[in-house]
Amino acid sequence: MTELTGGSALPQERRVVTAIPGPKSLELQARRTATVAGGVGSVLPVFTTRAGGGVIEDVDGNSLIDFGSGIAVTSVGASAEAVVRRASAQLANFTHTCFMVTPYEGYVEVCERLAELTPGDHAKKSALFNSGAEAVENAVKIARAYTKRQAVVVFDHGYHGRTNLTMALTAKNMPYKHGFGPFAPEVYRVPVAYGYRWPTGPENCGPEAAAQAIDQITKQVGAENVAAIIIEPVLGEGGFIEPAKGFLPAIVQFANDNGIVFVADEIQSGFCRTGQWFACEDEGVVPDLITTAKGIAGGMPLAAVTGRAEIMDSAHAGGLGGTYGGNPVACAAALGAIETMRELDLNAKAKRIEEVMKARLAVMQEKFPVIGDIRGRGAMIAVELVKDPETKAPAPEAAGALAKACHAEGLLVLTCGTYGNVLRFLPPLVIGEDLLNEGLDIIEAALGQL
Ligand code: PLZ
Repeated sequence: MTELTGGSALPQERRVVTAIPGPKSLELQARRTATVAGGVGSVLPVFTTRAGGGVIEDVDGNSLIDFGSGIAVTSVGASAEAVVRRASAQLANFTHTCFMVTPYEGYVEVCERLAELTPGDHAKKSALFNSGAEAVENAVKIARAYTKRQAVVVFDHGYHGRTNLTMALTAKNMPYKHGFGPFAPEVYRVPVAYGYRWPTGPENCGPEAAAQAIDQITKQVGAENVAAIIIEPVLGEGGFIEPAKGFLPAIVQFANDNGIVFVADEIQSGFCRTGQWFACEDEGVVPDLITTAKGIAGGMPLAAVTGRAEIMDSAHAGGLGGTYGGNPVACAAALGAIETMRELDLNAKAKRIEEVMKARLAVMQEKFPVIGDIRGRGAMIAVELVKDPETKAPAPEAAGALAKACHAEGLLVLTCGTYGNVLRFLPPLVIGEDLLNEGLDIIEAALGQL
């Protein structure tokens, strides 16, 4: 075991001292291959020793710039002082009682914070879980209990998790669903306002896509059968798609008019990631229920469903729960993460990251026509890569090659998108501007070599 002095002590610098992955990582990778199920992948098999701020240190002594945040989780960094302090103190006091057996204050406090921070000034309640998928599943349970209806409407390019119900809610077959069916029934998929690829152009996309979606719901499902409409206000795994303006408000209006519970899945986009506490605030959307996870607890597993008190209370007593839901250490970490977001004004930091990234990516787009689209908000930014800006034919090979080239230089980036052709950037919101620019230099050089 390496002696660990804490990720917060890490020098905020990129340092590449071996090939990436280096020899020690390769050794560990061989052990991993022998014993870890092949179905569990890794974007970049460098084995981590410490992480903090904007960097990840590996067993070979390399220090990578982190443009991934463990898939939009470590927004406050992977070893934020307040998270470590509060979680360590809680760990020493007690690790677990099960909130359903004997409760503790941390859980209540997290629910209080969620009521304050989520959109809308109505009475709100929350229930806590372990993972994003679990939160989405529970949002469906709650919406069904409240409406006494069964159908759930989701969107093209949507991602909601890997459990059986959330696989059904997720759009993309490979790798999430392939061979894992049959899937849960009463799930219906409708178009989303994907401006870049909308046939009549991005200006018309919002209202046209909303009309199509609503038409399909009314004609194919029947509004009176729909318990919930679930959407990511910025679609994550599907390609960092921001639904074109007007789309979300039209869908919310339709839900309100028809007694349908509108659920915003803010698991990836929430907690300052897009420069606001929640991405749906951008168009003044107030969801009935909101699912959160990832950024909420600075890296500890915690998730929540928050929403209108009367909807949240519609599940019978004992109907919601789970052994570990709202674990006290995870709750302490969440309180530390939220404290950090407030103290460091991470919404402002996310907006600054957007400014820096978009300005530099726009310059790159002028030089490299492979960049078809630049989009996203805050520190949730992506480029969609195409073979030809006219036909917009997706270029997944380019995304793969660019990611590989960045990794070799010590910059961790991720890809996403239904067509696998989106390179996405999700730095910790606490990353230094020098590291941010160094990362962008590496991306620019990689584009030049493509
Ligand atoms: N809803 C919007 O982004 C998780 C998935 C990575 P869990 N996204 C990362 C992968 O390949 O498994 C996600 C999300 C949105 C739900 C989820 C599910 O959250 O905590 O992974 O269950």
